[in-house]
Amino acid sequence: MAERVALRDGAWLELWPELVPDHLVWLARLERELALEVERYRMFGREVASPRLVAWHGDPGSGYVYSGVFHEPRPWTPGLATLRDRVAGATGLTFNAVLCNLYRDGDDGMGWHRDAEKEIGPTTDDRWVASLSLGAPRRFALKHDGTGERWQRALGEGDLLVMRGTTQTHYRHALPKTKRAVGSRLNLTFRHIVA
Ligand SMILES: O=C(O)CCC(=O)C(=O)O
Repeated sequence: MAERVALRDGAWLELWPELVPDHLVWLARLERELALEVERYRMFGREVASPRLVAWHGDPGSGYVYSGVFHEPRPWTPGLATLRDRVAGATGLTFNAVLCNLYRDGDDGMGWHRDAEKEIGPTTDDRWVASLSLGAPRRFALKHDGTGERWQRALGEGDLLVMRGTTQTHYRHALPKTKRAVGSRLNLTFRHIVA
């Protein structure tokens, strides 16, 4: 492991900066390979469109509900399967699904949330979520529920961040929008879904 960051309450992070150095080649390839689309979901009784493009892929049976919508995964594409194996090889972890988010520019982002659906595992004490970022670096932030303490870092250009332990229980995370001119960034969060 390249770097370990201890957080509170049984949570920790693992980082592999630039795990995928040829990230721009991968970004172009996956933009062609994936059916990335705006997602529509209900928030406070209103239908809203996601400020990013989304695709969900994985093994059969690795679907689950998020943003109030059941997501049945599409099959692994060759490119996603190769990157999954690269991430699994570096981390020693296993993954059966991936959520892909394309942030086209600084107007795209993701608000504070946690990935703590009951299907995300393998256990509640260690829900591992491996986040691979291709393309332009963007600020990623984590906030502790009790203290409000933050950890943040620019992630892009092939960086891998793995959220481990109880990160999803005691912290929220976000990808804030930015007024800066930024290029597109594709984030892949590899997950271990328990049926
Ligand atoms: O794009 C990112 O770095 C964050 C993605 C994320 O929060 C998620 O998939 O749950």
